[in-house]
Amino acid sequence: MSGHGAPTLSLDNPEFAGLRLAIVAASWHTQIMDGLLAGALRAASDAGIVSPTVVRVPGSFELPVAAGKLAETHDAVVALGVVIRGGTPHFECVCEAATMGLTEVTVRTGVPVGFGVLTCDTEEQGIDRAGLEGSKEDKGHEATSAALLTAMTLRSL
Ligand code: DLZ
Repeated sequence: MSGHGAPTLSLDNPEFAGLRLAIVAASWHTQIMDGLLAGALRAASDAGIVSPTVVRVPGSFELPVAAGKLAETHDAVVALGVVIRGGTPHFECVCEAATMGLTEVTVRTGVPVGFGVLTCDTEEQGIDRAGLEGSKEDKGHEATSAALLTAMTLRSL
């Protein structure tokens, strides 16, 4: 199971409400993406963030360029996407481009980018991680919480 060992991330601090959060979400695999986006918005709400910026891009390949632009004006960015091996002939290319691109953005800008890109063998695995009814994990919420907590940590350094 992919989430084994994950920490509990608490957003129970009124200071989170002052962070400028952007969510960038790809559009492939609608049902899973809807779950990830709902989880990200729930995390924003849990943190007291009323109006996060939400931007949609076509696919996971486009996440880094949008995340880079959003990092210019936000304290934390979360990137959401779904890539499924069975449905994607160039699975490795899209996964690597998204992963390396988002890593480059966060390191270059110093703005935390939550990694909410699911890379799955099957659609069922994605559904299980998407925070939908019956899912075992809620990766949209988790990635957003991680970005916000990291932004708060950076403020204190
Ligand atoms: C082309 C493509 C394929 C085959 N599969 C996926 C996928 O499973 N998940 C995803 O987010 N995007 C996919 N894409 C689209 C690419 O990310 C990108 O949008 C296009 O190659 C256009 O640049």
